[in-house]
Amino acid sequence: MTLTQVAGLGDMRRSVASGRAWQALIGHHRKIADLSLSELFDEDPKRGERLCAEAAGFYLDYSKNRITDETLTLLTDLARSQGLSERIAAMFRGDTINTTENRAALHVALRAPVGTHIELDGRDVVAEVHDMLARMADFSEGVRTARLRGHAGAPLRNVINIGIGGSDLGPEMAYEALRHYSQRDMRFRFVSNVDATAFVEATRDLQASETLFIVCSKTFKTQETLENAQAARAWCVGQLGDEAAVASHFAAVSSNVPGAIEFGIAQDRVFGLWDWVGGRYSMDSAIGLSLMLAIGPAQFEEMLSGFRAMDEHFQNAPLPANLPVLMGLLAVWYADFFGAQTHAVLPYDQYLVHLPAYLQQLTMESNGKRVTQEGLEVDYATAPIIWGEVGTNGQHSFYQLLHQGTTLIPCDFIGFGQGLNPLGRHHDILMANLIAQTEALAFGKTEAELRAEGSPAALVPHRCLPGNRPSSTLLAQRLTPHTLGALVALYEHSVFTQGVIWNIDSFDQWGVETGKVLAQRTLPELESKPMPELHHDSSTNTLIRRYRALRDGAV
Ligand code: G6Q
Repeated sequence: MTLTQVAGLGDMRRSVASGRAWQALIGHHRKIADLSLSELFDEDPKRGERLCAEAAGFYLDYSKNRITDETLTLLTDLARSQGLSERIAAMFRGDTINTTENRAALHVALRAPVGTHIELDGRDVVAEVHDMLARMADFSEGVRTARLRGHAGAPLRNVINIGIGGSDLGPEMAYEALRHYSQRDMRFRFVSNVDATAFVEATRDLQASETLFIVCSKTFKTQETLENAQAARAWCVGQLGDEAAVASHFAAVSSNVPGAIEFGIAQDRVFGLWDWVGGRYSMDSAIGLSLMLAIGPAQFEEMLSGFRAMDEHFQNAPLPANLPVLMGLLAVWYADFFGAQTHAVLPYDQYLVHLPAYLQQLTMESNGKRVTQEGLEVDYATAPIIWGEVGTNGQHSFYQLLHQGTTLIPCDFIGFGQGLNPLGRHHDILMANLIAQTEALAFGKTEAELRAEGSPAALVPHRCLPGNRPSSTLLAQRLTPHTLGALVALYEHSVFTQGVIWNIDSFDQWGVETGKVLAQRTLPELESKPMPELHHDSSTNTLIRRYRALRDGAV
């Protein structure tokens, strides 16, 4: 079955950019591109109360975006013309929406409630998910309560997650985000890079007798992860003096169960994954085992309930009131009609320090594509570059460019009504900064204001902030497991919405393969003695020679 048949769409071989809805947006953009946010707010004093939406504990203020009511109508027309509602239904049904890898992208099943019926290849997917969650809960409780102990009988107080990409960024981001709720007599670390420093620094102050390694690799074939897992095994066996120790100090999360068992991990400590979970969509699967060890099964379930609440909203809310749809359409609006090449994510919460890195992978690996589902080169921009930093740190570094630079950078601000660590005036100060930044970006500081304030004439152009810099603000009461789940699902579905508009496969990642293959070819050229004949370009050949010389102390 082709995608077109699955989703019941029209002829998707025609570029979305040549369609009526897109063309209408081009005309509309021409009309409103010069309108300022100041004018839009003056015209409609209730704009800030009107252009907002709520779901799953989040309040979204999108009034400080360069849009009118007509923009929203035209963007939702575009979504309809691309069959967004049908594609959402197809994803939740488990259709083969990841066409280039010929599989479903069914991460929504990871948080579906018991009793939901999703069948894939004759198997009850939701029942399998809940069986796995029960196994994870039993294991996590065992370690947390010290029922399960190390080889020499010591409680396992250190957990080191070994994985990379989707098997690292989600668990690390979520652990840090929910650290407040974690078991504080346990330590959690994440080793991803194949740079030995990562492993050595993560283990240098730990005792192997108290350390549990979780090797997370969907394929169990990833070079970096296997190299780090081997180092972990050697470190563990070296300290404990017994190969048999591996059984009590290692667990694995993988869809390649035989690979994990062959590595020496006991079968009952291998937690499975399904091919319909993509790495960057897997933090709420067994890939989140380290998180469950940190916060316990009940709070992990709370997080799943947050994902679920946003899933239900995404499935059921009308497009114009649908948070992920609105955010996805705004991303398309800026990328394709204003030519914005980057998008900043600015969480005003220290616990969300790794959220920008997590969203970089989610967005850029999903939608950094240059051909349509049918393999035709796109004639429009796809994913913007995602970047960001926690507030207020960013304000003292790159916000200068946000306010006065020459590029337009739409921003997402994320904040909470209550901080998790009340301390003096900190939280009000933090949030005053968030709110003030959205105001300064939108309305700037005019030359007239500066003159009225008595600014020296020569400094007026330097001090002037043009404003009209768009932002959206997300607020929730507290950062809890539930709100984290809802926040991640919000971005997952926003990314999906963008992918549907751009008619790309958001669930494959062919672009990262070539580099991996070339590294496999280069490694023997670095290691073998004598140096083999090199057949790369002159730059690559010279770099290989120079590296060998530097390594061997020959220069
Ligand atoms: C994510 C990608 C990628 C993947 C890593 C690790 O969507 O597929 O980041 O997660 O390459 O792969 P393994 O889990 O198979 O080791």
